[in-house]
Amino acid sequence: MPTALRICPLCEATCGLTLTLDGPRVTGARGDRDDVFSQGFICPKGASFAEIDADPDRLRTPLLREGGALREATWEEAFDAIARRLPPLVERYGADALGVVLGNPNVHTMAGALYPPVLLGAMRTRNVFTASTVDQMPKHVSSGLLFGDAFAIPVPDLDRTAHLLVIGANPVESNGSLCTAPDFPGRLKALRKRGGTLTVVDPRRTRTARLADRHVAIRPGTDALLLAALAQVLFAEGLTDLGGLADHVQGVAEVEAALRDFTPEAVAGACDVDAATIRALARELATAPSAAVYGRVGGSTVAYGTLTNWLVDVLNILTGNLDRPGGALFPLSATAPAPRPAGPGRGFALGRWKSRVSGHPEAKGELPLAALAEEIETPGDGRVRALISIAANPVLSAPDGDRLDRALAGLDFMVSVDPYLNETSRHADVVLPPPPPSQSAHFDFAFNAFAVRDQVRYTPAAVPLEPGRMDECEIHARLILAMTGGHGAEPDTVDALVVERTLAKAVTEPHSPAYGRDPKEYAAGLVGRTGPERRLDLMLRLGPYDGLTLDRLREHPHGIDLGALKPRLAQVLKTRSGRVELLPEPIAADLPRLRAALEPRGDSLVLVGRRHLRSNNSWLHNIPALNSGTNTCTLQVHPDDAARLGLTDGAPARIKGDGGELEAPVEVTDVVRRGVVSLPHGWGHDRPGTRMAVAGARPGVNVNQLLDGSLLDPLSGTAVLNGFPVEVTPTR
Ligand SMILES: Nc1nc2c(c(=O)[nH]1)N[C@H]1C(S)=C(S)[C@@H](COP(=O)(O)OP(=O)(O)OC[C@H]3O[C@@H](n4cnc5c(=O)[nH]c(N)nc54)[C@H](O)[C@@H]3O)O[C@H]1N2
Ligand SMILES: Nc1nc2c(c(=O)[nH]1)N[C@H]1C(S)=C(S)[C@@H](COP(=O)(O)OP(=O)(O)OC[C@H]3O[C@@H](n4cnc5c(=O)[nH]c(N)nc54)[C@H](O)[C@@H]3O)O[C@H]1N2
Ligand code: SF4
Ligand SMILES: [Mo]
Repeated sequence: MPTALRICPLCEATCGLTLTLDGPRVTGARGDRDDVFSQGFICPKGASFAEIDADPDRLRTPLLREGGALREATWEEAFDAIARRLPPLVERYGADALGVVLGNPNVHTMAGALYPPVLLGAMRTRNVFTASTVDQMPKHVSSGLLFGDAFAIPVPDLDRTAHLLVIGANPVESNGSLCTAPDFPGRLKALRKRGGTLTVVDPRRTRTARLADRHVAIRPGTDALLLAALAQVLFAEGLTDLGGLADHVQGVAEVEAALRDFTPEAVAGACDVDAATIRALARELATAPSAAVYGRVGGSTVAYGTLTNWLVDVLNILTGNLDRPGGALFPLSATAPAPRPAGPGRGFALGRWKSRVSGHPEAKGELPLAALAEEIETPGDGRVRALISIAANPVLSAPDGDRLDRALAGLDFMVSVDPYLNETSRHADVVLPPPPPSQSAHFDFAFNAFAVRDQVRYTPAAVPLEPGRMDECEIHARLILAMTGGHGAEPDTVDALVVERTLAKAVTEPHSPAYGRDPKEYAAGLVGRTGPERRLDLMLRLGPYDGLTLDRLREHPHGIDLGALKPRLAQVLKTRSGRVELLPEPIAADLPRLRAALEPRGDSLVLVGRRHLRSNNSWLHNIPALNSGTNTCTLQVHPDDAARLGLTDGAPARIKGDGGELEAPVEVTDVVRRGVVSLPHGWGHDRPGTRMAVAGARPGVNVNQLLDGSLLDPLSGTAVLNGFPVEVTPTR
């Protein structure tokens, strides 16, 4: 049976898959044993690639609103409508009248990496919202402040570390995030096997926690206190040892002074972790031959998300584990620009502008997704009147979907680039559907920069585009042209312009491989059948690895291994001081808020989320093989809480939060700790006007309806999705 290789786009692990083909149809998927990185690993989602690819509910043609209803349309009609309707709105009401929402799958497509920056650069709107502010923005802000670069994110050296401390992540089910590692579970088992230790801090006894030497069932939302106490113990017991980092770090004494009050005894009550355990955690971290602290969603989408992410790296630094093998290192992606010489940079600015309605500071050029609805609803100059939504379903993924749902209905014009007609895209005036993944080429621009091993792989489209389909890169390019007066021009003109601009700059930079070259001649030497391929070729050539080109990647269909992560902090630092700035001013200014959290609080029930191995945020519930069995939208409740609240297993319960009320079946289980209930996200597929039959038949409820969008981590604008108070009562 013919086969083709395809890197899996369904999670951050980026496994290489071998697809079996029957003509233009994918019939199955297995792990590619020769893949240099994933070596044959596959999970149940990847194994469902064929079903995901062939889902009959995927849109086959663009949709266009006419007389209030969406009808199938040609690509020409769709782009004509955009070119006719959208630019005049921007002209009349200003750049900020256009909102742009970029969702998670943009980091899993070539189009999502290559074109949104061009679109945003041309449109110059401040109303940019992405999945980052319901996810990892605290990490970007912390890295920006510490290292001067929001994308300088150290990754735990999974395969070599002797001790891994995991804060609020469940990689055995999520397959890892901001730590790209195919077969994460296998790598954790290998850590234990070579005598290393694994500690997991999570209010739930997750499958990851079950692999650990030690599981600390912390009270949600209090990790910043726990980590501050770990740092305090390191200082108090003389356990800090920056090693080779010492020359590169400033502000150590200031951090010591700032964290002095956060003793184990002071935080124990709030965290519900006893002081002796906290001391033990600190000592284990300090005395391990090598160690890495790693935090993810449970340490990010919380009230002190930026402080938590900052403390993760403070601990890596104080123990000398940043930028050394076995610790936390900075990957070097093949498409990163060749590093400039070490030295001071421009630093990272936060809050350069504020959101119009609530005055939220921007972070990385973005405003909180939780504030999108109010920016659409609130009259006045700069109101969002039109929206481009690409690979996003914020009606389910962001707080208070009901409000956003109403707001989207009131827009003057909306475009969705999305394969499905779902809770968000149903509001669009034009829906532009990308082809199924088998028909797209793949390159991981984002995740190679967070991978536990430097490597590079490219898979061209596994099967040709079906007639009537348009490649997602072409969709994005045509959208940009329609918005910028180029409607009808060849999509490659967008790519040619980017190549021209990139080279114009590169040839003037002494550290660039293109330094001093003639840009036209250089551009003429690029290979690639399409605009995006030529851009990839250019990025590889301008990158840090000599001799890497698209042709070389094509000669190595299973990828090229570029080696274990190497120390490179000096290259990475872009702070104004040229050093790691350990206590940046915005962090210091946020610490009093954390100190206030030391005060005893009422023990109200709080809710946390969870991910199931066969889920993927809001969009895989339409695949029968994935929406079944234990992947259910139940409210997990500890037996003691169930008894106290009169809840019975299997019976429905009413859950009430600041943003609304839901009803979900109770699952009594001691997997969650006392005082904590858990409901997964991405469900709630019961709105009219969608076209997702399987999801609609087993809709679940939208946990984010419990939130009103007002709870944010103030430094990053990230929504608090974990550890918020709820009331739960039996449904009569
Ligand atoms: N309560 C709670 N809420 C959460 C979270 C949580 O843990 N708890 N997690 C948050 C996190 S980490 C994230 S990243 C967000 C995710 O939230 P979003 O960024 O909104 O992502 P999804 O919900 O996955 O929706 C993705 C959309 O992209 C479409 N899509 C799929 N493939 C493609 C493609 O190839 N091209 C295009 N153009 N579109 C495609 C899908 O049909 C769907 O409409 O949710 C957040 N929401
Ligand atoms: N199967 C599957 N895989 C996925 C996804 C998916 O939806 N399904 N989504 C993808 C995306 S977009 C992302 S960003 C990643 C996320 O990857 P992870 O961060 O590994 O995923 P989560 O399962 O959300 O893990 C968060 C953990 O934090 C715990 N937690 C909640 N609150 C707290 C707290 O206050 N403190 C601590 N210490 N822990 C807390 C939760 O119980 C949960 O176990 O997964 C990706 N992979
Ligand atoms: S772990 Fe992630 S990348 Fe690997 S097969 Fe599963 S979904 Fe795909
Ligand atoms: Mo995410």
